[in-house]
Amino acid sequence: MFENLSNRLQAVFTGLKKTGSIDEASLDVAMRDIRRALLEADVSLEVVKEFILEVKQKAIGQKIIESISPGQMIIKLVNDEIVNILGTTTTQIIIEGRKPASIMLVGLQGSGKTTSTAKIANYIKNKFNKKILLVSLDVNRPAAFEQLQALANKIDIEILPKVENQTPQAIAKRAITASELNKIDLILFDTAGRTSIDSALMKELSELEDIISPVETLLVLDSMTGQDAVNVAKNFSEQINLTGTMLTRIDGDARGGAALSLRMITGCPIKFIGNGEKIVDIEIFHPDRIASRILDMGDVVTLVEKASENIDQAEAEKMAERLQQGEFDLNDLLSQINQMKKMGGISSMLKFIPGMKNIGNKVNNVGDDAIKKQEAIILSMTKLERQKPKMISGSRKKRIAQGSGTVVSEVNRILKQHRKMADMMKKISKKGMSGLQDLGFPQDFNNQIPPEFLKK
Ligand SMILES: Nc1nc2c(ncn2[C@@H]2O[C@H](COP(=O)(O)OP(=O)(O)OP(=O)(O)O)[C@@H](O)[C@H]2O)c(=O)[nH]1
Ligand SMILES: [Mg+2]
Repeated sequence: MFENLSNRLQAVFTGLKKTGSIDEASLDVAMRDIRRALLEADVSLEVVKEFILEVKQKAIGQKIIESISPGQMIIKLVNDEIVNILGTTTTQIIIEGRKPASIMLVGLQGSGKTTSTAKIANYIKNKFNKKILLVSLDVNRPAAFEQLQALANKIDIEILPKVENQTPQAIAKRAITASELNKIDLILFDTAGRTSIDSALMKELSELEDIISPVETLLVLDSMTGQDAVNVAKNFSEQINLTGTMLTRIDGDARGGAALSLRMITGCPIKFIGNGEKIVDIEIFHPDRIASRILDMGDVVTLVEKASENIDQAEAEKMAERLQQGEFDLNDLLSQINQMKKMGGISSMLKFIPGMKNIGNKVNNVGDDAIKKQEAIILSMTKLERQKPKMISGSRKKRIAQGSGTVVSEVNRILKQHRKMADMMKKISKKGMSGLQDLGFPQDFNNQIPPEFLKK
């Protein structure tokens, strides 16, 4: 899986690693190659667009870190964005919440539902030691029940016996009653497929959804269907309450585009991948591991992470030192805003000041837009204005507002915010933590912090 994409990206990155500097033109060329590689891997156009936009924006806003090359930085950004579209964190299958809890597998004909039902059941049985019942709701295809039964025998899990001429709805109800009687923890429902999405299938599935109230409804998708997989996923997710996907046949899929598109298209995580015909050919989907399988640039990613951490740490410590002296000008506010963007808020900075660690936990990040606006305003000031905010007169405010695409009241707000923080810093630096007591800490301390910094 991912061989083609992986090779293509490696080629782009080998070029990037060599270049000492990257200007906008070479960034554009690199991004164009990455875009082509993603499209050729069958990643959906929608996802590719979003991907390129994100990486480009982040690349432009990136601070130069001397110990690493711009090429390495781009590799890191691409890696992060791949992890991001794959889903950032691993999402476990839900097996509790109701007794019995139910998992329903849906999907097109031949996508691998029946096989995946057995694979997941076997995985849950071994890992969580649950009493499981398998149920075939496929009354269309001849021998559908027998196929699931054979698998059930193989993994030594019970299957609901067949009753001729029952509708899927009736079977589902029978399964729930039987499970309640037999103290079953978890029911796995295998449903019938269709050659394409039709309204009869969707109607049947929604009725089953109502009867079963599953804790998980997993869409089983054949990754070999490429771009089509994305359309199928979109359709299902619009009509059924999907909670996750299982991507099958990735053992045969050299491109891997579906894996990259699925989460964004369905809005729900990929939970499993199927990588073979045997029962044990199932893997939990770990976005970070898959990303490193695609990029295979783990060394560069770690290097960049380390370098950025060091820079952040040094900067935060330098500022903490100034704060302890009671100095806090608009340049400090600006680097604080930058820190905030990267390090998770003012809290990250406060923790470097003795005794402030716990207070740091009370304050939160500002929204992205607010941060960008504040940054633009401060960047529109001259160096001297930033050092001596008192000199910012009415006409200067107007100029700053114009330069940052904001209005004077917004400039005023940030000046006021800075004044408040500077006062607070001064008090703390003079009196240490007792300065906080003077302020009536903790209630009053919170009042000193602009509301947008406070956790809701
Ligand atoms: N290589 C490979 N084959 C798979 C995988 N998952 C399922 N298959 C095979 O795909 C074929 C169809 O699988 P089924 O589980 O019967 O698919 P289904 O969705 O239940 O099919 P219908 O019930 O007809 O809709 C079988 O031959 C499986 O062995 C996988 O991850 N890798
Ligand atoms: Mg089947």
